[in-house]
Amino acid sequence: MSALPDPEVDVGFDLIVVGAGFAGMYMLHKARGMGLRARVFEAGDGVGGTWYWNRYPGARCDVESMEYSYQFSNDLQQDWHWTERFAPQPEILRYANHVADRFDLRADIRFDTRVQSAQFDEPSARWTVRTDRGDVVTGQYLVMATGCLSSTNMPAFPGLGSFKGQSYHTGAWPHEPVDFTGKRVGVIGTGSSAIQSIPIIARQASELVVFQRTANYSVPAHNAPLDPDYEAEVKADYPAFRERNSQMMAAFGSRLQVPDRPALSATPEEHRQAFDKAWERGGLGFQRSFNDLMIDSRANEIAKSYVHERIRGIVKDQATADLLCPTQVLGCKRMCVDSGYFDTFNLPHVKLVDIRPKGIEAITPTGVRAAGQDFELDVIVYATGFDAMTGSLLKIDIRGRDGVMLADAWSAGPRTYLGLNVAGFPNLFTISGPGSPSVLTNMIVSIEQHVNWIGGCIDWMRANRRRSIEATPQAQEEWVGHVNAVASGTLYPGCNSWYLGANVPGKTRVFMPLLGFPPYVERCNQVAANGYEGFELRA
Ligand code: NA7
Repeated sequence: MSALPDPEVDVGFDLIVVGAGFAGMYMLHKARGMGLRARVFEAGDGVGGTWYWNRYPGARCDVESMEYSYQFSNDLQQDWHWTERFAPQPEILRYANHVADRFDLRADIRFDTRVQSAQFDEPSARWTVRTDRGDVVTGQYLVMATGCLSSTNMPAFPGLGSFKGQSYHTGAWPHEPVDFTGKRVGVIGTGSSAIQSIPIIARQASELVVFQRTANYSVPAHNAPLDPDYEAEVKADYPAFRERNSQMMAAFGSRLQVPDRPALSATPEEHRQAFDKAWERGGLGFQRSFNDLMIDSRANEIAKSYVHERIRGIVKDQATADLLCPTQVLGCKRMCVDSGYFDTFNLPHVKLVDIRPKGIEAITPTGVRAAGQDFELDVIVYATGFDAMTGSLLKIDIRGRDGVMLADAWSAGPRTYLGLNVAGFPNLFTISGPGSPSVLTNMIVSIEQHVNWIGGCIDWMRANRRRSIEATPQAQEEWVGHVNAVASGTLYPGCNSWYLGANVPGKTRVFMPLLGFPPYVERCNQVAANGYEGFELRA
């Protein structure tokens, strides 16, 4: 690896971007195309964001590969070839690197550099950004492209750190493959990262103990090599395919032709047919089998019972099967997409431990104490998730107008206007910020929509000779109310999910993402068309 460059002192940037995942990379490309001078800071030594950090075995996107990619360059989307229906992490990381090379992005990214603080200076209307490597730079705009699932959640288990074996967090996995052969492995957590990695770890480990606090819903991926006919069909008219997806509530999955009807008006036979079809097809489309699953708890119960039946049909030991059947509302924690997760519990060396109600009692020098028992382990895998959506933003000392800290402005939970800006923080943009559809959509689509909107906004400001833009407190309050009202009309807020921040002790509970991509885009476009209504613009 080449030596790190000397710290930079530069007061001449138009734009400073934090993070070189898919959001930061496209923001940089966009800025360059607009003739802006941009600097990107990235904590990792490469691009890719979440796909750079989450290298755990089995890591894979739950949105299909033909959809989980950039659309800003038709040549790019035509040239790139995905090999599987759901792309695995190494391939997505190769794609991110390809984009960085193709558009020569690395020249403006400083890697291995973590932003520590960002301060708004009112007289100059500029942000000063400082990093852990001594860089001090200023820019008119600050774009936080820090990702929604980038700050790992490591619970403060008693004895954490005392363990003498190997420890890994799925969200900060080493670059070298980890060999579990012949090892006694414990996995803490049963979210998506655990559900993807457990079947693979089980193939190597001599013993695998899974510590479960909450059982999770998972549907099979039925992953397979990408069908060349399907690829050709999509590429024959990629823009139209993208357009159809942009009309979907979650900005993906338009090719799934599902009848738009409620479960409550269907017969048990029709339920079975629809769910069987969705289960056999695989993927997150299961949740769209009927249009009332996330609105009416009776409809949700029907889907829930079906999944229970499936789990009980796969897992031979009925006590284990019972434990694996989730009790919360289906879909209120993000559903998982797996390859052989439930089957793994039929293996004789795999054990499921219910850690309720006391949780993990301690990490000990030799393993894990839970459910009143000591488990001797060689490796502990923490699959305990993320401080989602706000974690990475709040780790940086961000100070807006009058030196107000973002952490203080958000002490009662995140508040934004459109998920793009925060009142009191002029010229700060949050890509896929709380209050925007973000994690409830195909992230790359949402990222591109945000970057395009920010680009359009900066263009407009230059053309109209404005130096600063900032949400009005009133527009922000109304927006926060809107996001809550939309969520409260559904079953989403009904369980302890990371959408609510409920997985992190002490985090204020606020339903952070906004449901519904198409109406959101319409609103963003309307705001722009009306001269950035809801924002205060200063000359
Ligand atoms: P998740 O989905 O947040 O899962 C984390 C898991 O870790 C979940 O089963 C948690 O149980 C468990 N957990 C968290 N804290 C604890 C403590 N203190 N004790 C025991 N168990 C704990 O994270 P993932 O990385 O799997 O997936 C995140 C997203 O990435 C996923 O939704 C996809 O969008 C991709 P809990 O449910 O809180 O009881």
